[in-house]
Amino acid sequence: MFSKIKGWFGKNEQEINLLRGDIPRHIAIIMDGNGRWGKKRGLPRVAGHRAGMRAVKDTTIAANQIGVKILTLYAFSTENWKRPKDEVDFLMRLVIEFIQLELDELIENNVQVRMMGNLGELPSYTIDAINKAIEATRMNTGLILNIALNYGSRKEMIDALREIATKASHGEVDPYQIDEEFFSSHLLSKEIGDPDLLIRTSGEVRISNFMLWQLAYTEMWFCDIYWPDFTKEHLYEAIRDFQKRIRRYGALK
Ligand code: V07
Repeated sequence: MFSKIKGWFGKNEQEINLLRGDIPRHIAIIMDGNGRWGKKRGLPRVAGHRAGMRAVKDTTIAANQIGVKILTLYAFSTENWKRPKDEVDFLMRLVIEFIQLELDELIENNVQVRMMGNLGELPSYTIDAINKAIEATRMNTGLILNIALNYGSRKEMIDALREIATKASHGEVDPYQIDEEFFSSHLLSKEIGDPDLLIRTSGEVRISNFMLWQLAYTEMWFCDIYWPDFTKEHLYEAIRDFQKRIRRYGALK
């Protein structure tokens, strides 16, 4: 009982109402519409990317406050390398900027930063900043902020398959031992598990090579808001809809 009261401390009515229902353990977000947000204002695409950092910070803090355990954000896909070099360079520097600006506040909020994706292909200055954020938050016990950077789901699954096939060829794995749990344990998400809720902003209704295996049973929530305009109110709305669906589903069972 005490933990419930402690959990309600400093929260508004809307937040308390959300806490009456199930809070998704793991939320994943495809942060789309940054370039279009800039264009709409007559600004370059990268102005939208920079503005999107505000939404990253606010969403992280809000999710942490209501007890979400894991927030996975799709920040840069393996396909994003095809964008103009200037934009890619900007995004790689934006990582550093975000960490410089926000690392202290993430630490104050007990957030733990993790990365999901192929970091080896990133510029060394980006890798250094990321490692600094991971290292500085390693012992934190609050929300896990899992940044999908240079991530692609098909590549993730091919890499897992290759690792398993290699083990099998060395006689370390019996092919009949390979089941869903075994396969999952070779994916980049092995420690964080599957998302309960996927949010995609900006009106696109696609998965775009994001956590294809992990989204098998995930509730999906789409909105027309451009990512830089996304606020914690939108996050709460997505969670309220999630709770309604879960209740209906629960009534059927
Ligand atoms: C990126 C800002 C948000 C909109 C989407 C694309 C641009 C935050 C990070 C970040 C956060 C923590 C961390 C490393 C990076 C980030 C990229 C792009 C590549 F440890 N925002 N943001 N990374 N954008």
